[in-house]
Amino acid sequence: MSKVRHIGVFGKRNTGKSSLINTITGQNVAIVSDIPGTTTDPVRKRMEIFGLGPVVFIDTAGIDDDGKLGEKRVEKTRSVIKTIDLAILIFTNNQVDKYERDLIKSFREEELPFIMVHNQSDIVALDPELALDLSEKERISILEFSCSLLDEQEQKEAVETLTSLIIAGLQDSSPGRTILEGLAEKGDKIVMVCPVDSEAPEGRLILPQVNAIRDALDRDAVAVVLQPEALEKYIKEEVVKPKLVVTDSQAFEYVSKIVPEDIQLTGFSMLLARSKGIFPQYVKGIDAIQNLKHGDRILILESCTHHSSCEDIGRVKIPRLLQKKCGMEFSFDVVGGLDSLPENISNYSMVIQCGGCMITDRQLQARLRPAIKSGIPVANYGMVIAYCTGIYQRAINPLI
Ligand SMILES: Nc1nc2c(ncn2[C@@H]2O[C@H](COP(=O)(O)OP(=O)(O)OP(=O)(O)O)[C@@H](O)[C@H]2O)c(=O)[nH]1
Ligand SMILES: [Mg+2]
Repeated sequence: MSKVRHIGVFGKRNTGKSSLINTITGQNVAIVSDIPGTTTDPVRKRMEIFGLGPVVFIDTAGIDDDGKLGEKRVEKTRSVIKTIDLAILIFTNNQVDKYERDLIKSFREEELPFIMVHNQSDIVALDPELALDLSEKERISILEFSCSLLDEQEQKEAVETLTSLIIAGLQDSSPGRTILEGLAEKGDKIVMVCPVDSEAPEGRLILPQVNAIRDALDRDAVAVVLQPEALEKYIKEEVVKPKLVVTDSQAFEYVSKIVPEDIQLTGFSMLLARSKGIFPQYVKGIDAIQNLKHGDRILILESCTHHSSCEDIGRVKIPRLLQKKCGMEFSFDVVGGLDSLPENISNYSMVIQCGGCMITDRQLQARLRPAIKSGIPVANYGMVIAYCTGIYQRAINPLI
């Protein structure tokens, strides 16, 4: 299943960021005016791009905003960079100065693909010398664009060109794996153990479960979804052996006792880590648990605020399990939401992140980057639980 890709639109005030989103989506989603500073908070608009699937456009406040409030808006605009898969940088009147260069620098630091668009080209055309200069010195090609073309057909073609650049740009950004990639083929039976207990969210499944079901369907595989209590009877009575059992990490211990050794078993948390491109780092992180020492500080990272069971897992269950498994005491700090990591990251001996099902791949990677860069082991909740309950090796075997 394709993931929802996020596209941020950046540039100085009044360059036509909001207009460009309206032009692409063909809707008046963002307010447009000739007053600089019209967009104040990031505005999101979801749409389907043919050949790519669902994307979310994020309109931002001008990067050149000033004054006390303006600085706050710029900060918010900058924070969007870490959350997206592709950036569109808009400029007009052939002006590429410190604001644009600063943004380009940030995109490159984040290894974020970007497209540069010279907008309002109906008023001032793109200077070919500037285009050549940027192409030769910076390896950036520029799209000459206008949101106000009178000829409908011309406007349509301009949007088509921009869309094809967006598709190409997004293909450059890490495509990520789908959740069951390499694990399920046509006709394979995949059993998904999804506990519906007091810890499960009201009236719905969590995102990795939904994604796994959809991915199984996309692969013409058979998804069997059941609660842990129904598993034993199901395994005993089924004539066709499942290819794989995927379980919520809360039920690891119980499920691993029921699923015979000749059936592959893994967890949604491992599949999620793999699809978010962070699995190898987590495997390294789990390997490093054996080096922890008594009194070490461990940072727990939560990335969502809506799922109360995550809170208990991070604050209560993991500290208890890990200390028991290692036979020593640690001190735990918890950082919630999308707050930045503490400055003193090097004081920690390990970082344990929740699954991150509500944040994008890049958001998760950006969040953990400072820890990984400092050589601090990172892992996620589910993989730590698997390690502590003795089923880690079995659960990662299907994925390595
Ligand atoms: N002629 C012409 N006008 C444009 C074009 N794109 C946008 N405009 C006009 O430029 C003005 C600013 O457009 P916006 O889309 O609000 O610009 P913005 O970058 O979102 O501005 P802020 O939200 O203030 O940062 C509006 O009056 C638009 O109608 C274009 O391609 N050609
Ligand atoms: Mg705007």
